[in-house]
Amino acid sequence: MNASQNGQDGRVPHVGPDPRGEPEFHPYHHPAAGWGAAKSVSRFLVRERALVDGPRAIMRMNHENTGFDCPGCAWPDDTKGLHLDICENGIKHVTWEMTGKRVGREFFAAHSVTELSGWSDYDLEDQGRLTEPMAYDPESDHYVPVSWREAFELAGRTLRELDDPGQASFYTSGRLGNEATFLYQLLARELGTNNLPDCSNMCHEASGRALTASLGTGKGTADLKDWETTDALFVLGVNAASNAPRMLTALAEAYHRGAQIVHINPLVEAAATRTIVPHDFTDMAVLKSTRTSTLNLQPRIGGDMALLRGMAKAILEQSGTDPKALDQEFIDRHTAYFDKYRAVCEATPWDAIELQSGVSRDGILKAARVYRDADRSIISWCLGVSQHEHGVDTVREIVNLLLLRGNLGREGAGPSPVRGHSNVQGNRTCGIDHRPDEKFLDRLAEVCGIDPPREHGMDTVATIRAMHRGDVKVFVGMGGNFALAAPDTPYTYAALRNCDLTVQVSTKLNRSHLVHGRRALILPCLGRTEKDHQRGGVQSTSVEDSMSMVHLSVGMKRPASKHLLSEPAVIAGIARAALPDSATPWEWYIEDYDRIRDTMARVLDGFEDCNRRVRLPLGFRIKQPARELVFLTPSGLAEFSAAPLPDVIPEPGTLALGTMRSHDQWNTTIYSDNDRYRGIKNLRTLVFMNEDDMRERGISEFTPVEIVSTAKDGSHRSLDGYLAIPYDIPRGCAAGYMPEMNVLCAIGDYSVQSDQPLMKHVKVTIEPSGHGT
Ligand SMILES: Nc1nc2c(c(=O)[nH]1)N[C@H]1C(S)=C(S)[C@@H](COP(=O)(O)OP(=O)(O)OC[C@H]3O[C@@H](n4cnc5c(=O)[nH]c(N)nc54)[C@H](O)[C@@H]3O)O[C@H]1N2
Ligand SMILES: Nc1nc2c(c(=O)[nH]1)N[C@H]1C(S)=C(S)[C@@H](COP(=O)(O)OP(=O)(O)OC[C@H]3O[C@@H](n4cnc5c(=O)[nH]c(N)nc54)[C@H](O)[C@@H]3O)O[C@H]1N2
Ligand SMILES: [Mo]
Repeated sequence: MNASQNGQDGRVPHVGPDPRGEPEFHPYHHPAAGWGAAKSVSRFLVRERALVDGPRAIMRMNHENTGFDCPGCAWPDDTKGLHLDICENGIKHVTWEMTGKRVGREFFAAHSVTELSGWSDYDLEDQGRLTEPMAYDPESDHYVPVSWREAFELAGRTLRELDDPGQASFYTSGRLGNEATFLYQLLARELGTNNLPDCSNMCHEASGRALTASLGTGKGTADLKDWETTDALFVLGVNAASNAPRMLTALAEAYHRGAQIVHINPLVEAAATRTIVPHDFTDMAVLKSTRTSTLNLQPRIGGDMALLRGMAKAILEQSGTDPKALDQEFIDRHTAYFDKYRAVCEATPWDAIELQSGVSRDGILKAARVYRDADRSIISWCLGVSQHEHGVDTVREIVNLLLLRGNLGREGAGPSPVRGHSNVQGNRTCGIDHRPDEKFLDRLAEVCGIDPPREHGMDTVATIRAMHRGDVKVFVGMGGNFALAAPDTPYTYAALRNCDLTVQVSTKLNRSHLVHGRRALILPCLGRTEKDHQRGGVQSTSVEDSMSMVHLSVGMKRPASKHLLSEPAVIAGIARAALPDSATPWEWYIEDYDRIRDTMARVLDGFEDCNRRVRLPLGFRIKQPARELVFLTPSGLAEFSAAPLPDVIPEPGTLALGTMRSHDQWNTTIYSDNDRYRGIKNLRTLVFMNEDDMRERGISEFTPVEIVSTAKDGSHRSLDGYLAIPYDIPRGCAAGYMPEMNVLCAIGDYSVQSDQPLMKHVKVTIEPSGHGT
């Protein structure tokens, strides 16, 4: 493997482990979770040398304020204090952080950055935990040890010397705790910029904007209790068995209760059939599986809005003869623009709905019937809905449908987005927002005595473009792996390399340390599982889950190295160096995080009295005005939208390609080359295709293919040598894995509604490799 093969020159990046065996594909017919998951976990504990600490830590995970919050997904903790509220992927995630392996100064002395650039991403992370601050030395092309003081001074000086604070950009990956988050945005705003891009810009930005426009709140309103009492669950574009495995428990319980569960996804994922409830040992022992679905519909990629519109149209048509089809009283009292919405539904013909959704009228009517017959419905969604050109319109259509039957502000009902990173929702609540509202800035100014900038800052895509142009010169990555997670890999690499300074605050070595600016720092920090000792004693941090519950997380493990600092301490160190005259008591805050929380309580809506409330057994729930039928919208009501249906049909000869995760990865972290529930072994460089689309192109199983994308501006990008896998996916659709496929996503191809890169809808042609030559 040499550097040029690894995406350095825009060639195919090698992300997964080196192939350990022949690629295999055997369609999966077993329930999700169960012993396959248990086996996979034990293999992983052995590999990470965490056999003793791993299981002990796992028993402390997601416990009422006495343990740490799983650093994995944002699914809420069990409200009944379930003793083993954990999942296969959560365990892998925790073990990944607790690995016994270390990357010390000897490692960096032995390997130059050019050499490391040729390694796979799997191998980089597999080296273990970072142990001390390192700075890039251009003379030797090695990272060399520096003291924390020197590191802060370099970062501080470079920030101080910028012509304009807008030349710096501060990225967050969604697992940063609330206290660090608050300090981080304070640092950026005290410096004078709102350049606060985050992973949300690639994830649920569309959901936040849509819910704000419709309901005046950027979050879902349903919580776990609602999931426990609902009559019908609609799950759109979520691969729950891999990405939110604890949702399997909720689905299985709902099925047992007799609730209807409708999955809407071009792929029938493992969670859309059966599961063995992960923590239920009797189920595990007798291999008793529970169904997790009563209906599966497979729309084309991007077809959800048409499908939802069809359901709404069916309900409206039925209301002519069935007075209970609509909740007219709710519509009259709590909503605005219903007539406009009714008109647009009436004006959208059924054949357009069938064509654009890729689902027959009959299938849509089945879903509509489930919806009509349920007193209480929840609609849940994830990236299959949000990462599209029309993501905002589609989420607003979800709300439209809910409003028709008054599925809001009462038990068992409401919108329920599944968030990604464990604290991505908390990041936004605590001020990571490149478009902050005036009210928040006023409070921040008043309480913190700073003069925050009022003009909007840059998000992820805008930051990349500005780095490319040379307008952003300092990039700070607070966690995450920006180089790989962002779209248009070669373009993003060039952008990062064009910076004067890149600073990565990380736990493990990753690509973003090797694709760096002229000067670069790696600042290693404590993970969530580790004890955070400060002058005021052991500190805890708070996090917010997908359902707005805020609770404490307390690390319990000895830190991976004695040189690690906590994330709040790293931020305070940079802040003091960059703002030597700052009146903010950075050092005082770090002594005791209760002090940070006291300030947050005064600035953030919903955080009043948070030091006390966060210590309650399950923490506290941030009040959702929409849940109480209070709508902070211009009309003061829940607003129907009436967007026209988008045209999502691929042009002749082209396919719509969605990029997604395998079972054995966490975003850019790859655990193995397997994707168990999709029947894949030893292979990541693949593309799932419909068999008829394959036949038409002379492609059979495992045929190497070239995938060429065409951007909105007409430019092309390609990946070659990917193996085709025949899969149950609608015609005209294809799918493969992120982050490799970011090579195909053009930097200019983002939604005009959400500014999100179009990661679930890339226009491609697929031909056998060598076809064109
Ligand atoms: N183990 C593990 N857990 C994770 C993550 C991880 O990488 N690994 N990542 C975390 C993060 S940050 C996030 S945001 C979430 C992501 O969780 P998901 O949203 O489940 O992530 P993806 O793998 O991108 O899968 C998207 C799903 O959408 C479907 N899909 C694609 N296009 C469409 C479409 O047009 N319509 C519909 N209805 N469905 C479509 C795909 O078939 C797939 O099932 O998971 C979080 N949890
Ligand atoms: N094509 C395509 N691209 C996508 C997506 C897609 O569906 N398709 N999904 C997008 C989505 S939803 C997201 S959220 C982004 C994810 O983007 P990111 O959040 O930027 O990426 P991750 O892979 O989650 O980051 C992993 C790194 O985080 C660091 N890390 C782990 N734990 C900690 C910690 O406790 N503290 C600190 N400081 N660092 C830590 C480690 O060094 C690790 O290498 O990717 C996006 N990119
Ligand atoms: Mo995400």
